Amino acid sequence: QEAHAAELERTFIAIKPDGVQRGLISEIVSRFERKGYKLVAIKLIVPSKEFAQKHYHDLKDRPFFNGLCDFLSSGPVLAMVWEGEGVIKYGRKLIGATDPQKSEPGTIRGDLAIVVVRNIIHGSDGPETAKDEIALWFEPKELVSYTSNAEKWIY
Ligand code: RTP
Repeated sequence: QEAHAAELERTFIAIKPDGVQRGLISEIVSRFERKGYKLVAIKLIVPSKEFAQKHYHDLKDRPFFNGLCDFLSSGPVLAMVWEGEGVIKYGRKLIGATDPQKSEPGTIRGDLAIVVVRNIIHGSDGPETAKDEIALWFEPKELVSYTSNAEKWIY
């Protein structure tokens, strides 16, 4: 019963403007919920272009950087923090490969997207980026710590 006592990791997940506009919020949120991960923060925001540039600063030298930042700031984004054992790596697995042409059926991008510039979702790619992205998008007080009754049946 003590398996869940270990520090549970957190990751930053965002549904991009295309996913929000297509009405895919509940579909995507439910995949993380059903897996057993716990939602600890959520908000709908339209990021400014400057904010998008901060979020994607690692990609600033890529040719698609400007278009990508225009896209992310083009409409509402659903920003979330999900918690659970291995959620950073497994969250990326649920999301699927960056290019939806290469992501497997059963993954979010594999099932719901067709092209890389409209791949509907973002997920942190490692513990460092998860930490940085959570801090960029959320204030500490927006992260909600709570016990869910399901946890003792998941861990
Ligand atoms: P993400 O950060 O959004 O989860 O995506 P990722 O790690 O799987 O992919 P990354 O290489 O970090 O690229 C970030 C986002 O940039 C867009 N992209 N556009 N035009 C292009 O060729 C191109 N390549 C990538 C995608 O929206 C990708 O998710």
